Amino acid sequence: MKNTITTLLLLAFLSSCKTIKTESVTASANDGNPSQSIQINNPIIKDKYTGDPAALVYKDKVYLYAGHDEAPNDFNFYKMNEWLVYSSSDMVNWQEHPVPLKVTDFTWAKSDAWAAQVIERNGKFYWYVTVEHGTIPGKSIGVAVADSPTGPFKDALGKAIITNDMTTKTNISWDDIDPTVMIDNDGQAYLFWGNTVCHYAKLKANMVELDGPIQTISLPNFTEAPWIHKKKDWYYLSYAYQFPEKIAYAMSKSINGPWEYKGILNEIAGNSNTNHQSIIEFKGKDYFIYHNGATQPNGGSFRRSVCIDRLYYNEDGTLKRVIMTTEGIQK
Ligand code: FUB
Repeated sequence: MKNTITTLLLLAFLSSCKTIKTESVTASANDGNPSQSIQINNPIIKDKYTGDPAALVYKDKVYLYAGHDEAPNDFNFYKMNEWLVYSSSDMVNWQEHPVPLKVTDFTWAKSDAWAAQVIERNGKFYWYVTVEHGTIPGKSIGVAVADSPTGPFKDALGKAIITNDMTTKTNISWDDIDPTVMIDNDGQAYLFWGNTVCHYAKLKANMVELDGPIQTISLPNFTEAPWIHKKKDWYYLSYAYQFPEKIAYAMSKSINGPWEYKGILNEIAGNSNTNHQSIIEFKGKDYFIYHNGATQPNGGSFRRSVCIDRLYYNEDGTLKRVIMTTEGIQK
């Protein structure tokens, strides 16, 4: 009986996961070989609007977390109540999992499932999210935790880890958004975030408490969307630059800086005024994951779509400018 119930639960769970089919539209490759055809793989999710991608490489899969853009076609601002998760073994075929986290999972939050990132530590998955706080005016950062990369996630703290009253370098109420997180080689975890001002702080090993003061980093034309990553012995801090946003980046030999600005990494993403990048290495290749407004006829700044293109490093560690494509990643 117990086995039957387990099997039924497993079947119910599997049927709630959905494999996203890549579009069968083909196009001629732009390499002088008209006989070669390629698939149109960008945007990677075509049945929903998705923004603010944040990817996690865990074991042999990539987990892609994104906000769900739910704004009606005649509504010109963000309407975001939940986050979504997809997984892939090859960066081409993506499986959608049941909705793992909503704003309502944080009892203290009011609205706005804005940008977020998941990181794994000791078999637990910590999801740092932006939400509008219910009682402390302004945006704030919450943390959810799960035993699996696909959830279910629950509020890890019962309150925000960052609130607007903790940061005073600017008067705007939305400077505490867009968390990005990294665990350095020595085990020290860091949280970066911000709009207009780029903030960062150490996290305790429990991942839900700050471990020191909130500091700021000076970056040219910093708007928002910091993403921290490391490759070989270089730290990279990429971010949304100006508005409408390009993506720029800085490099350092230490996570505590000094950061050297290196230039523009990606152009304005067409009809979306935000671009919001995530950078990963998976199975020996580097990827730049971002959003644009490519899903037509109604896509745009508030109905965005996640796309993926390759990222290439120069010999000296600097980054080649990203080329955004409609073909995306090919098998
Ligand atoms: O999705 C809402 C906001 O738009 C994010 O927090 C920013 O990074 C921008 O993408």
